[in-house]
Amino acid sequence: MTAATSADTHCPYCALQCAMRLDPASGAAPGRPTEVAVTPRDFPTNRGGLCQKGWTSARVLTAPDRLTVPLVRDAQGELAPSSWDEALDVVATRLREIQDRHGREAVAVFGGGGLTNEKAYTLGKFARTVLATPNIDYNGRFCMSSAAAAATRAFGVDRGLPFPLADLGGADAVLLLGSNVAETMPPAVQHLAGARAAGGLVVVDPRRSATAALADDGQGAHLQPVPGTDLVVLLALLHIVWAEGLDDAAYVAERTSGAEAVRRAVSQWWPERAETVCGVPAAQLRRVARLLAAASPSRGGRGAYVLTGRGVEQSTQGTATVTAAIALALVLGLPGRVGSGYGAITGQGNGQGGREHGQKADQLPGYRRIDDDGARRHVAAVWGVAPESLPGSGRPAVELLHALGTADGPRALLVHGSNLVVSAPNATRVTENLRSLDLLVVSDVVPSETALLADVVLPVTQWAEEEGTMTSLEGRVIRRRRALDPPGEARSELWVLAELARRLGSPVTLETDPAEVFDELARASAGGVADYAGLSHERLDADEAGGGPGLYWPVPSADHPGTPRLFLTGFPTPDGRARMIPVDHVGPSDDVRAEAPVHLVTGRVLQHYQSGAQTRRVPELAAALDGAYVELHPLLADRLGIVEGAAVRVTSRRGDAVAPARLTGRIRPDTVFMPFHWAGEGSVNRVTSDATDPVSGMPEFKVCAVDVAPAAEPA
Ligand SMILES: Nc1nc2c(c(=O)[nH]1)N[C@H]1C(S)=C(S)[C@@H](COP(=O)(O)OP(=O)(O)OC[C@H]3O[C@@H](n4cnc5c(=O)[nH]c(N)nc54)[C@H](O)[C@@H]3O)O[C@H]1N2
Ligand SMILES: Nc1nc2c(c(=O)[nH]1)N[C@H]1C(S)=C(S)[C@@H](COP(=O)(O)OP(=O)(O)OC[C@H]3O[C@@H](n4cnc5c(=O)[nH]c(N)nc54)[C@H](O)[C@@H]3O)O[C@H]1N2
Ligand code: SF4
Ligand SMILES: [Mo]
Repeated sequence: MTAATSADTHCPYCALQCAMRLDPASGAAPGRPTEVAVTPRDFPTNRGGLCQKGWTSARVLTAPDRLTVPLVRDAQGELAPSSWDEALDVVATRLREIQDRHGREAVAVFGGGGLTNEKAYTLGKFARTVLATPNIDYNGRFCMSSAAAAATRAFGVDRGLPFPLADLGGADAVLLLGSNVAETMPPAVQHLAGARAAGGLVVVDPRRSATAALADDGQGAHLQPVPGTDLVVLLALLHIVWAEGLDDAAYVAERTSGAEAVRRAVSQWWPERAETVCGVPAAQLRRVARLLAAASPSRGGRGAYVLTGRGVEQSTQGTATVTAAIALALVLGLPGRVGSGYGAITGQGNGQGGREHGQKADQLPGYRRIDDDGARRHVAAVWGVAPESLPGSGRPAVELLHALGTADGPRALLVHGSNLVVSAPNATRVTENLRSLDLLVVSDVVPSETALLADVVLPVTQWAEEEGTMTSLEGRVIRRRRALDPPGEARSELWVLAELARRLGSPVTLETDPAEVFDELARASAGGVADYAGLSHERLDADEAGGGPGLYWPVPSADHPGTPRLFLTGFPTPDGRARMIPVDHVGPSDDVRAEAPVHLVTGRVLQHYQSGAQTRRVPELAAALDGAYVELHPLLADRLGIVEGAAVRVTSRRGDAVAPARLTGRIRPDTVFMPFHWAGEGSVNRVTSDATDPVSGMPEFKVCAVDVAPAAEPA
């Protein structure tokens, strides 16, 4: 099929999944336009808005170095063009050799939260059946794992926002911990307008980010804690709510369990003591607790929300911090009430669906646990294999990356949708491990830094060249639609995986038509936590064409209307109550000390996405910002003899990065910030810590201890 046709679809990047229309202009080759016009569409999350990345997203389709043919490393060590047959034969032959020699587990798979549901599902099925390896995990481990672990533990289910995003608009207060939506999801800021106008927007961030600036210009508040001490802020807020009798005692008694143990645990975190650890003034903590309580339904307010982002989750105490955030929401009586609640703001385009359909080490489709016998039987029946043939739980991402190439670790890795060389914590170590593999196969749309290390690079289709579904940050399942043909020989991953399966003598059939894959996914998810049984591409299309409300999972049957709001009648835990769990502050694993006296925090900028593989190839975005920088306070700069624009070296136990200084009073004087979107000497993940959260396996991207000094050579 040759297609170059207008299509209603959604942005390729973040989980907001802003709606857009693509209009390919006629181009040189049939089906391959040289220009694709992007126009925003009205949709409840973006309401006709797009950020600069969305507006310019079509540029990646025509990137000059777009991958268009398979590449196989030749005898000279160069990546050379090959046919698909040759490339797939090489991969299949070497995978079989490695598994014959070292066992099934010697092959590992690394997926991504940007893949469609159909691709993520097929990748998980491919790993568990064709490769029969337990070793599959994905970059969502770096992203949503702490929020997911805490929500599952507390509520029995993890759907980032268990309510439509637009519900935020009616609330009097929103507490936003470690999230910079004004740069990471700009069109979402409109949903904070109500809380902002009511003086109830509270942002917790060691930097006065663009989002924090929205909060502190009115009656709201910007809390600027010592990096890595958010848990103390939350424990103090819990303390104050109980101490001042601001809790919703009836809700707590009726709908939660475990409150008494939490109340006892937070008794030691009176605000003056908390202030000595987190640096947030006790008076400010009291004001915020009162503001949240006043907005809560039990006290007649219009509603309140507690929301977390990566700033508090990407920590060795990320799960504990989210657990405390949920406890705060529960004590105030928010979850399960219309117009109030707790939510985690999912990051990647399909970060939500990507964690539901089986590319996570411990999960099968439908958000089922791989160690649950009933789940194994159900999924095995859909796949037509014996339940015993399915492997068990594999290693979480950081552990998996650390094991690569070691004596008992995987010898081969297939990467689908992640640029680990730039985005993994302690990336130098990860890169060395990737180099030590017997076989690295990377499927990508562009020659990412990780693809350039590979033995075989497979060119795959992207976003506007494929059909499929994505599940947005609110659990809404939406359609991705094809507007144009893939360039050259690029093929869908569904086809790539099916071809590899055939060559490897697969025990199962892998479908290649996205609508059919989705139907199978729906059957595999039936009865699971994330139940898509009542959905199909056809139903999603009809719902959208009819101006429907959108379909939020669970959708257990074809006549089920979907579930925009969870928990209205109870929590899917064994006793129907939300669990409160006591947690305590430990502090970052790599904390400041004499040789490393400054906190390094990391994050994002408006114009670039993740490892930058896509946005660095967009001329407008590269022109806006073409490299990393070190943000630091003038007081710190002055003490260190650093001036605006001078090269700064940031050094940790793991390594160093060099980038130009940006002086700003918006950051704490004991802290520096670097964005992570670039490779090379400005790559902050050469410096970040790969210590992980004991519950979720989340690496501590956000906080580590560094020494900061002027760099001798220019940055
Ligand atoms: N422009 C852009 N948008 C994106 C993305 C992108 O790469 N670029 N990626 C998408 C993805 S996958 C994700 S996960 C989301 C992430 O979205 P966010 O969570 O909003 O983004 P980050 O910039 O990683 O982190 C948010 C804030 O955490 C703060 N922070 C750092 N350390 C701490 C701390 O110890 N405590 C607190 N309270 N805050 C801290 C940082 O200063 C930063 O302002 O964005 C999505 N949207
Ligand atoms: N220091 C620091 N590091 C971080 C973070 C941080 O806050 N600080 N955040 C972490 C977080 S939250 C995340 S989500 C990760 C993200 O970091 P990565 O996992 O590296 O994510 P991307 O850069 O989005 O990489 C996606 C790759 O897949 C390619 N691609 C796009 N579409 C497709 C497709 O359909 N199929 C295939 N096979 N490839 C495709 C893109 O070209 C790109 O090379 O980074 C993490 N790293
Ligand atoms: S906010 Fe996210 S989904 Fe919307 S246009 Fe920007 S990158 Fe795309
Ligand atoms: Mo993310």
